[in-house]
Amino acid sequence: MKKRLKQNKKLEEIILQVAEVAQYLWQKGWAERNAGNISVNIDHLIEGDLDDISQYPDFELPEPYPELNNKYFFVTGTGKRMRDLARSPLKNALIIKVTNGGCSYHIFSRHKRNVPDFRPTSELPTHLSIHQKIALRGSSEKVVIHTHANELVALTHSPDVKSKEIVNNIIWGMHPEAMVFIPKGVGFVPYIIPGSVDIAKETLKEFNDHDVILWEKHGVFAIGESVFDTFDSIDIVSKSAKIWFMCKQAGFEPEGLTDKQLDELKETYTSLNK
Ligand code: 2HA
Ligand code: ZN
Repeated sequence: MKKRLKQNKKLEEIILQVAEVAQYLWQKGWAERNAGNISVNIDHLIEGDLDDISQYPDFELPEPYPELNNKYFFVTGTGKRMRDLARSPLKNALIIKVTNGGCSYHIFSRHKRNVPDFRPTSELPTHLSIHQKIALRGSSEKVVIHTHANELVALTHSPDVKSKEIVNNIIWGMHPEAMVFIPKGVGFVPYIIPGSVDIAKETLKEFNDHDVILWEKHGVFAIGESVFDTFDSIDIVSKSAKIWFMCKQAGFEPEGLTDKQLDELKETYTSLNK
């Protein structure tokens, strides 16, 4: 398998992109210890079976993902650090194949295939349910990134920022780029215990209308077609939150773009983003 992976230039490129973005997440201070996780649907890059998997055990999934049966994903490993992933992606992330009608998965990896500490991210239920939603609706997103963007976590701690409407007024109002690149605004999931099927379900509902979802008091989830696009979406949203805080720290209420200015941005750029 080692040889087959090395020969797969497109897959190698995706893995290097994940490593590059892992470095950005660490540098931004969004990835303390093992914080955050990334998954990429790589099924279109794999021809045939990667390996003979019959000799390795299946790992059961907490709920079935039938639409993902036999599909391959590159996912970060549980307990792994983004800063380590940036240097050694294949030691800190793994390739899995969903099997058994979507009820389980196999691990493919050049490194420690089935040792107990080398498993996919604890947020696998949310990642797989999002990939399943993408498969069901037939859209082209391949990448899911979760990170603990400081500014966004801080924003959701504000007692005045508890609804999607208020969050989006801040995100769009602080910076024209936010309306241009995040025209659908962001979703909002009130606090639920991380890693659970419940948080996956609530997040999934928000992905009906948005590509970036804030998790109250925890972080952000985003989807996109490429690893870099997905990172960029989080970066833009977080920039708006940062500007909001900078104004407050400087002792004044941010004025925000006016409705007229936002409408003008919408009119000018909506067609470009279609
Ligand atoms: O990967 O970020 O939400 C660790 C986490 C859990
Ligand atoms: Zn997290």
